[in-house]
Amino acid sequence: MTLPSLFDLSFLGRRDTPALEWDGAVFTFGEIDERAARMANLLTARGLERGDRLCVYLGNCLEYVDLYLAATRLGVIFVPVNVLYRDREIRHILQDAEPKALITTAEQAGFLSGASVAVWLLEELRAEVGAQAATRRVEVTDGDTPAAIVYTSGTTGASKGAVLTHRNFVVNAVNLLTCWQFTAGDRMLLTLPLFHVHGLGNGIHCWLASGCMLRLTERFAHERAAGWMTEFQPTVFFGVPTMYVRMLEWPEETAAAIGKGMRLFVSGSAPLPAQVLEDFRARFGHTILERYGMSETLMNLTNPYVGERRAGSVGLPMPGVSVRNLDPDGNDVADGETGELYLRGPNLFAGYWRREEATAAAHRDGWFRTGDIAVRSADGYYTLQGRRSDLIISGGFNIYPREIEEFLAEQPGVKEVAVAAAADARRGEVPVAYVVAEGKFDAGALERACRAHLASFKIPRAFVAVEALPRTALGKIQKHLLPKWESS
Ligand code: MLC
Repeated sequence: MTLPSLFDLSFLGRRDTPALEWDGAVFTFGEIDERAARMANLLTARGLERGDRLCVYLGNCLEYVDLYLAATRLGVIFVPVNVLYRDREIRHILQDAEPKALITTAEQAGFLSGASVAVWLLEELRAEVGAQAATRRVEVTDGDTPAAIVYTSGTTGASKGAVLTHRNFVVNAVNLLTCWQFTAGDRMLLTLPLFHVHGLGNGIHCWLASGCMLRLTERFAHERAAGWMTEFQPTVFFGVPTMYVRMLEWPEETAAAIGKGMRLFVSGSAPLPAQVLEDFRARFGHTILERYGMSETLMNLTNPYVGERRAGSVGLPMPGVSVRNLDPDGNDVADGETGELYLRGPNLFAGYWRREEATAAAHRDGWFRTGDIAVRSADGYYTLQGRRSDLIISGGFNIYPREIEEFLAEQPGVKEVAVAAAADARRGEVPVAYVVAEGKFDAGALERACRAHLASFKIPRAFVAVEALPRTALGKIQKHLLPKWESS
């Protein structure tokens, strides 16, 4: 099945039903369908064809939904770009994906220095789209057609594009609808960014496949989110742990009142501390349902909707997902023993865009290597114990230290550098840079350089001067021996 067929359950089946609330305005499924049709016609008029890549470098907005739907209908491959990315991060994606165009706002376009790509401003599209016919144009594609390329930071420093097909997304949505018992009567508050699979593949897809009501916001603004919940009275909320940590700051009465109308809180994209789960249950009266996914695989494991939601565990495999826990020689480990998670299933991506070697390296005998270290309990629950690589997850955003290290190593006065994770109560982890300086150490200059060229969540929380980096006899940096840095 393709995404347009799945979404037509709502677009054709519930045309007059309220579908989406954005910035105070409410749209029916029929109206969203027409907006998508007009946008598809505009993109076609601007020369986009099936198989072309379209980069979208925007924060959440109504047109984000229009553009995504238009792309899925035209067989155009949607390439979401994190709105917090800056010049060098974007340049890499543009070179790699070779899109026909990039869509952004006039303001964000200022971050595109030296980008050689057609830039289509959102403001222009807004002005033009109304003149387009609302006739539906849907290319005949199939489940194998790529729907999106989602860039994930690679261990080598340069990010790789995970090619996700229509089938991947459809299977993921159908799984979530069943496992989490979605109905058309649900109300979802979506504050997650749409440029990641959590917001897009789970949020937008569950909305359209179930035909529930969605309130979309520009982002999670913690000082306003309690008001949105009280006003909109959602039944479902998807969040990253940082959002749940923030929600613990809300007054007790507010939390209890919100909890009363809610059916399900889901957490993912980073480990949910068991203490947050407990504190949240005490305040909101709900046990957050934790699940496990990746950009390359969408959702793999989930705690049960009915049954024990086990603190610290990511639960059981989703329908159609096969899981193995292997030792370094490729043998299955026994329950209770630590192994590395490998996956197979219809949710697994088609490979990294134009990177056969990287794709091959990420698989073993047809199984996708997650890089996550896990244990399975005797009753089948999986618990993640860490990662094979030194990935840092900050507020649900993935950071590969290597990328920051490479950038810092290019800066004047830096002889050597290592970036490691430090624990942070709110964001889970934050990056900290350890620098061996050449001449005078200038932390301020390094921070300014990062701020100018990297996404804000990648800017090291601290720059620590060290005499030397701890290394093994073979010269490998031993990050666990770096002096501990405590966030205050
Ligand atoms: C953060 N900022 C954003 C933003 N999120 N700007 C635009 N859109 C967004 N979505 C900017 C803020 O403006 C601010 O900039 C800075 O980042 C810090 O934000 P904050 O609100 O002060 O921080 P915090 O309270 O820590 O909250 C951050 C957060 C954010 C939780 C709202 O981290 C977030 O939305 N995380 C979700 C990440 C996500 O969706 N991951 C899914 C990956 S998919 P300034 O200039 O003021 O400093 C995946 C697979 C899976 O992993 O399994 O899900």
